[in-house]
Amino acid sequence: MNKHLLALGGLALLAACGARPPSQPQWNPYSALEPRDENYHGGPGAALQKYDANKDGTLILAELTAGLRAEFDQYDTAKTGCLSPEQVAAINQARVQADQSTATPLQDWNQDGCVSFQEFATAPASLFDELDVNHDGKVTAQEFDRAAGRGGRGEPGRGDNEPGRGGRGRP
Ligand SMILES: [Ca+2]
Ligand SMILES: [Ca+2]
Repeated sequence: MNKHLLALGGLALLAACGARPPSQPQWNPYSALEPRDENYHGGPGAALQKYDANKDGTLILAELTAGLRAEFDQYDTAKTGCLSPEQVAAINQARVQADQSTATPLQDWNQDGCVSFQEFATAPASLFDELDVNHDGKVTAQEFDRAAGRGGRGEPGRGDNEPGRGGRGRP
């Protein structure tokens, strides 16, 4: 008898569970995204520092363009001026593996099945613009430091005076 009751109880429990399917989380475009660790691999500027070809600490636009061109040509083995969707997928996979949440995937912006050099360079070029705070066409060591949140070597707190930053906590 007790066994039967137990079994019944178990069934009732199962039924209760069955009546309430695990609630589906509401779809949210942001819920699946890990919060970006902006300082992963040294901050957002670190991705561009490798293009500082002469290693003087300052990245000029010409260095960035040359570096990106060389990279693009390396991928564009067929010399078509296009990266195919398969190549793009492979590059993006490698980028995600290397940089995790800070990876910048390649985008075929005009969806013509080809990532052109222009499309290849879009993200780094806009990052360059962002880092080049005084818009003189160079990202200096100070500007890299600022991007990394170091506020300038030996000048702690300098970065805090930057307009537009430090707005955390304000409505
Ligand atoms: Ca394209
Ligand atoms: Ca600058």
